[in-house]
Order: sequence, then structure tokens, then C-alpha cells
Amino acid sequence: MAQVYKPTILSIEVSMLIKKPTDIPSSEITPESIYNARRDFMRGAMSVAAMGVSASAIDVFATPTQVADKDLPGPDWLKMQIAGAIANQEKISEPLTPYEHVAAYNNFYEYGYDKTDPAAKSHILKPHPWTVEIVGEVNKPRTFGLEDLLKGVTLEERIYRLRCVEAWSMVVPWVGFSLADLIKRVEPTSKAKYVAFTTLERPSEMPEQKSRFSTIDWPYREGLRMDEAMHPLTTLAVGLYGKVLPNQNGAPLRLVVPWKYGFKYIKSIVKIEFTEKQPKTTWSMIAPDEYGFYANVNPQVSHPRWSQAEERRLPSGLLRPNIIPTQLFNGYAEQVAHLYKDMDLRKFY
Ligand SMILES: Nc1nc2c(c(=O)[nH]1)N[C@H]1C(S)=C(S)[C@@H](COP(=O)(O)O)O[C@H]1N2
Ligand SMILES: [Mo]
Repeated sequence: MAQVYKPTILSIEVSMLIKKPTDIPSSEITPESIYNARRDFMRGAMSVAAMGVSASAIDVFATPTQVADKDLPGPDWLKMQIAGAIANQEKISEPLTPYEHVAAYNNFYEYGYDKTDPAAKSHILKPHPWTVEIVGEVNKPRTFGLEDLLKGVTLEERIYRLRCVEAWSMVVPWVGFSLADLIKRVEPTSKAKYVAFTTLERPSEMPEQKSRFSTIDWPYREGLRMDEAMHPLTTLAVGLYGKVLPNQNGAPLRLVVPWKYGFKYIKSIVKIEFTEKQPKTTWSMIAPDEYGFYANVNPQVSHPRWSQAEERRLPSGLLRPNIIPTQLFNGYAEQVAHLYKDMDLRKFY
């Protein structure tokens, strides 16, 4: 049963960086077509909530979800492999966030700090050809071309919630596969306790990497504990909505860890290193008191500057904010809580 929930209004847009209060979230300005679609969507969502029924009444889950009118650049073999993705068994009863929002409201600081910067500027990124270097504590270190990395891999559509630490969220139909499948191919040694990921560093295609005022020590870095990396929910995504990843969403290959805050979902990965020690991660380097290594979604552990109890599920307008309660481990507690059973989640945030 869905709980009766009284929406409140988030009066400010929280930011991982401390933003000027004059910043108007330009993402709130949308074409009329999107606005109308959003209204229909909101009506549907609201009537379901009003009926108090479990949201399984709206079954948006189908065979791989496609946006028909998107012809994104990319090699034919990849487009064909993505189009052939099979639907993952994992069902989700919440409506998908429309493509127009998933591909227009982004965090990708290599392209700027506003939500619309990545979509406006990331066309200069060249995701093909692409290589991913796998090094460190593995028996079979290897540099894969994207094609070799995906050879023989069965891609799946995986519909997961994405919860940003800034308290907005989406439901995204990713196309990808379990990171575990790739890890097995390189045979980690017994010393491999963590996996470290690195984003491309190419200032000519990532303008913020040239900025002298950047708060970020490039390249963007993330990491997981080995058991987290091996968990079947942990996904390497190469597409969304049945198409290749738009550049702004981290083409050609990005991480998806649905029970963690979005900043763990590192984009445009070029290096994966297996380590004995916990690796440094970008946001915990910038503000260790605000962003931890674990970053598990947890409504009870507040960010120092805002609550994490609720989230703004996109699409959501300023006048009609779609506020919903945040779930422990973003709703994936049944699958992942055991990974943390002896840990104090307040200490290891
Ligand atoms: N390289 C890189 N990866 C990144 C980021 C970034 O700035 N640079 N932002 C992160 C944050 S804070 C979030 S919420 C998600 C957003 O993913 P999306 O734009 O596909 O929704 O990407 C994550 N991955
Ligand atoms: Mo985020």
C-alpha cells in the first residue's frame, strides 16, 4: 500500500556546490509541449496517489523502452547491440522520467555547473573510438576498446531510480550490464578490495578542465568496495531509452549504482583500477564532511546543508513540485542492506 503522503514545497534548489541564491533553475523553464506532457503525467501520478493504491496499477514496464525520434551519433554495431537489449526482470511500478528530462537536466561538471550546461556543451565530446584501461590488482590487466569490452555481452534494459544528493530524482531505463561480468573477465587478485574509476581527462573536449577556478581536481574519480562492485545491481550503462547514451549522460560508458547517490555514477569512464586501499573520490576530496565514500541513499542521514528525507521526482515544476519520501537505499534495501549490516551508516555516509 502506498502511504498517504502530504507534499511540501522545497523552496530552494539545493546544490552540491554552494550556489548564488539568484540562480534561477533554468531547468524549470520548459517548452509548452513538455509542460503539457508533464501535466498529464502529474494527473496520472496524483490520481494513483489519491486512490491510495499500490502504484503497480500503472505498469510502465514494457519491452525495452525506446524513443523513436532520436538519432544519436555512434557506431552501427553499438546501436544494434543496444536495440537488441533484453528487458531485465526487475520491475518498477513508478512512471519513467521522460527522455526530455533525463537528457536535459544533468550534472556533468566537466561542462559547467548549471543543469542545462551538459546538454548544451557536451556535443564536443568524442565518445568513439574509446578505450578503457583495466589495471591494478588483477591477473589479466587489459586495455579494452569499447567494442571488445562489449563483445559477447548481453545488454539489458534496467529501470532504476536515480537519487541525486541534491534531493532530486528520476526513474531511468538504462541499457547496460552488470559490472561483475566485466570484473570476472580480468580476474581480480585476493588483494583487490576496492575498485577505482576515472573519467576521461581531455580539456579540449571538456572545457571546465581548463578552468583555473575549478573546485574539482580533474579527472573526476569514484570508487566502490569490491562487494558493492560485484553486486548484480551495479551496472555499466551504455544507453538509455533504447539509444546510445547522450554525451551529457556520460557517453559511451558510465556507472549506475542505484542504491547510492548520483555522484557515484561516474561518467565517460576510461580507467578501472583494482586497489587494496580505499581510493580517493572526487566529492569526498572537495568536501569530506558533506560527501562520503559510501554515499548510500538514506533519508535519516541529513546532508549538513539540507534534509535527505524527501526528494523532488522529475518531472516537477516550481508550481507543482512532485515531492515524495526518500527510501532507505533508494528502495533497494532488500537487495543491498546486508552489505552494510555491521556498519554505522551515520559514520560511513
Ligand atoms: N565525470 C562526471 N561524472 C558524474 C558527474 C560529474 O560531474 N562528472 N556528476 C555526478 C552527479 S552529481 C550525478 S547526480 C549524476 C547525474 O547523472 P545524469 O546527468 O545522467 O542524470 O552523474 C554523476 N557523474
Ligand atoms: Mo548528484
